[in-house]
Amino acid sequence: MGNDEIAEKILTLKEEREALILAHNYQRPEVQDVGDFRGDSLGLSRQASEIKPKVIVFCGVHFMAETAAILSPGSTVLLPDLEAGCPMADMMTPEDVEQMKREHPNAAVVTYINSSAEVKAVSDACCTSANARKVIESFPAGQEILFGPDQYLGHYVSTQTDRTIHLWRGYCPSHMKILPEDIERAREEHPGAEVMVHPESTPDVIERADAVLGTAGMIRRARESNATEFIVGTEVGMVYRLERDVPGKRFFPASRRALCPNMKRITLEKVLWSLEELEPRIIVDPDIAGQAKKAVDRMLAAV
Ligand code: CIZ
Ligand code: SF4
Repeated sequence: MGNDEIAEKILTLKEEREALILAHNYQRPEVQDVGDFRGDSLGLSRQASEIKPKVIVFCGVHFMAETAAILSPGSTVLLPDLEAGCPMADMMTPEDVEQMKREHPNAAVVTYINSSAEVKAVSDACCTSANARKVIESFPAGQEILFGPDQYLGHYVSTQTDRTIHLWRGYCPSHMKILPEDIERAREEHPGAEVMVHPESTPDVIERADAVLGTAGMIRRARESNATEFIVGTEVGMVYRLERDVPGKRFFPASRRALCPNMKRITLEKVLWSLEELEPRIIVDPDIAGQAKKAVDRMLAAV
């Protein structure tokens, strides 16, 4: 079966199942194209929670489907490949958080949305890359902050605020593949292009960028900027998302090596099987979900 045929079957079955297909910005192009919505993990989960569909097919990685399940307790949430995890999220466990809390007993715990439901449940607040600073500054001045899993997002935010932030040591292996020399080479090849990089990038990449943005911010920036060419310093799937939604402008990946194999595990075939079988389901323990939701709500109240 070709992609068009599979996509048609998906769209028919989606109606029958009363399902909503969410496609993260890093998904394969053909998967983005069958999505009802494309976006970042929080935006997608929030859209689904407003629509309240019977079934949510989350084309992304495990923590994203968990976030959707936490925000949409009445929907069946499917992740077309259970092996699609996030190595960064796996780098911080609830035990790691407890250990950090023992070392800094007066600190509040702020965790990046790229974390498991169990880690969110032991956190005071969650954040995304776009709202991390606001969430951190919603705590009283002088309040120390424990931040994880991403040391680079945490470091970047620490340069934007006067708060004391203790960092966990996680990182994104895909963003790590973007090197400072990639940015320099891309600037030579595309003079005049604007350089946008994700704050999961290393400081030596961030310092060479024109703008440091999450994926939703990159789309906004590409639409609003006078520039017509952009170097995109994040997972390569984002280039298709930008080309699709910001026509007439040109986008070049900072590095083609910045590919997230977990994101690419989701294929059209797996989306179809998932809709046929209503599996694999993501079920978050209700106690954990309740605790994790408090951390998500605290973020939403801060932004
Ligand atoms: O939260 C997300 O969706 C991620 C991991 C990327 C981004 O910046 O949108
Ligand atoms: Fe995790 Fe990085 Fe993949 Fe995002 S791109 S899902 S942070 S490993």
